[in-house]
Amino acid sequence: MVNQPFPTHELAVLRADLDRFGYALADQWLNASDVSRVRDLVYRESQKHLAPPDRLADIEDWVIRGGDQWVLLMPGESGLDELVAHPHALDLARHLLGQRIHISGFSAHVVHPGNQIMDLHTDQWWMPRPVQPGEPVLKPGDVSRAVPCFGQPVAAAHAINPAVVINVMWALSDFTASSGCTRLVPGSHLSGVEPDPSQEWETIDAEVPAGGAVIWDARTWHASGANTGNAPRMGISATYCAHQFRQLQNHTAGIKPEAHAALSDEMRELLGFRLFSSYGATDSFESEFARPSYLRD
Ligand SMILES: O=C(O)CCC(=O)C(=O)O
Repeated sequence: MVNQPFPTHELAVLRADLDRFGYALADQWLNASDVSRVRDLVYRESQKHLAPPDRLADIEDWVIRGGDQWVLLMPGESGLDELVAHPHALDLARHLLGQRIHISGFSAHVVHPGNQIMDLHTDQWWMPRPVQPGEPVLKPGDVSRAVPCFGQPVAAAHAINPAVVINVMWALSDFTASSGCTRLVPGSHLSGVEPDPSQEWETIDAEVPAGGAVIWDARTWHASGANTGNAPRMGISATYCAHQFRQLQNHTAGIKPEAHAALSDEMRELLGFRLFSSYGATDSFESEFARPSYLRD
């Protein structure tokens, strides 16, 4: 029996791999001409913020950290809605999270040659932790990266949280072990704990060709790898969260009026404008969608 996912375009296999391994590999969601158009766009954006190549690995900020560069994209404005609202991506997101979801983050991730290796992590480390009655509680308002919950990447014997976030990482260049592809620990999504970065963990390289995608349950231990080649590894990360959670990027505050006016109802919901049982209201608890300040009566 196979013990890791392999690239496929079969949605049923992708869903099953996500459930079983905590991640799945899609092989050809974008054709070659779309890949090259999107990659050119990301490349141009990434060049605007680039530091000298000999210093990339030393830089410690959120735009370029140790050679990992993040370029924030705005759904509805970036010209890349075909990716963030791609039917297969939304299908897998809803398979894992349920019907009502928001786009949490949307950004290009460029892994430059000679980058510092990223620590393994999960993408929902901030979830309140399940406890047995009488057990000490880490109060939700006290959760921070400084209070980790380390353990082994094996299925827990006690209750764990469900996935509330999913990441769809579009490969715009070939993702290979030497280009710094995503590395993951199969099955770690069922552990309910985080990886201790001071320890070595066995990972699988998620190798997919340009035009494919690596899709992971936010509980799965993962990180990008070391780019030992001579060209940047280019990806776009689209993350989705269930509708009661805070989004990584504040699309509702950031989107420009003209882009907001052109959004379909589906995109307005995905961006977080749709109220969830009154939550997210601006001027009325009754309205279906929140109105930005410039549209309020
Ligand atoms: O770019 C990658 O391969 C992994 C990125 C990552 O770790 C993340 O988005 O949380």
